Amino acid sequence: MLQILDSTLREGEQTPGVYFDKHIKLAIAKMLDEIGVNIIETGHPSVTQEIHDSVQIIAHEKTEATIGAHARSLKGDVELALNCGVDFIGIFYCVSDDRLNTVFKKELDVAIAQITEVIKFAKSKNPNIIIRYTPEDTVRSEFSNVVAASVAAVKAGADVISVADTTGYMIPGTDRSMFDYISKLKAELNSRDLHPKIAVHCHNDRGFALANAIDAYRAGAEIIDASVLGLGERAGIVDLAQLMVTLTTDFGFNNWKLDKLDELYKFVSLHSGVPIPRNYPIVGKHAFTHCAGVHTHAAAINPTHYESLNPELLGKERTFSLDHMSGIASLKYALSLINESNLTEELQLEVLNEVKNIGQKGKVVELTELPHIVHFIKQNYKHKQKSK
Ligand code: HCA
Ligand code: CU
Repeated sequence: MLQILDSTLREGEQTPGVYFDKHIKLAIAKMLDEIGVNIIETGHPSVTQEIHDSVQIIAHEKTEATIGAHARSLKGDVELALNCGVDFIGIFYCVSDDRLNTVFKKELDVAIAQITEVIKFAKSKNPNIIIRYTPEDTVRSEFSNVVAASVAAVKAGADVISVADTTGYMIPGTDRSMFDYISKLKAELNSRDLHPKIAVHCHNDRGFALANAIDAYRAGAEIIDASVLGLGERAGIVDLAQLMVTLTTDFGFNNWKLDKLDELYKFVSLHSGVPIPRNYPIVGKHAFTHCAGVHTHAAAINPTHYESLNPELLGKERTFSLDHMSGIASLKYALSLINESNLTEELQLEVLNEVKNIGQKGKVVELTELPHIVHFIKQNYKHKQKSK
């Protein structure tokens, strides 16, 4: 069974300049829980007292979701996380030769001993705690190191091994395919009769985060990390709404309340200060707006001519924008929305002309402005008739 892990409160807060107040973190966690996110990664308690306190508060809140915390492979970090009362701890430690030699200055076996000791420590303190071990920068590390560390971690009690594409390095369909990587790692573990859940954490540096995550799912990953607006280090990670919608429309899932996503995104955008681009999939202002005359004409007959996603899935409506690209079909549709369907053809053309003039200045005519244009054109027409 696939689970979605949301990391807006952990990875998302690693976006430069983003900080969520404690009560905002709690509110975001509640919204994620309501939408049906399976695991909520709430933060890294050893970073600040504030983060520690919010992790603790969220862990004690009644939620359907499993509540998780992040920790380095250190007993102190794990102890703090355990004391917060979380159900899940994600422990990370990079085992690439390069990182071991130049940063940690440790041999692989020493690093693995540290990782296993910390996992055993966590399990001894709380046998029910779910432990995820992430060999950070998994996909660029020596595969044999990743296998050795993962095997040892699972034997020490880790329930989940996460494959992290920490730098957004993978490209679908090439020799850097996430599908191939997950398949290979699973085969290695299964051949040793080890069957941890495989998670995947994809960064978006090349814009392939979602594609790689879907690849991982197709190869058998059971947990996918995401965040609201894809927030995270640098270009961030997989976008939560895009992931949920794709899994729903194309992979047969029906687990999440997609009509609550809009509200969550507006809330996170407001409190992170990260604007939602107008053309952003699913939640962008124009995600379901048709513009060019040819498009609106066909879409007004049957929306699927120019839509592969139905806005109703998100509790939204399609719109037709009115600007210099508009044709009579968009205008007629817009007129019907403001109860002006009876306008004569002559006046309709005059209104369309005015809309196009405004559009040429780089403006979109909103539905709230359209009645004023119609009113003006009607009055103008009357005057012209009188003076004839
Ligand atoms: C980090 C890096 C991380 C860890 C992922 C994980 C990554 O910020 O600590 O612990 O599963 O991208 O590798 O986010
Ligand atoms: Cu990350």
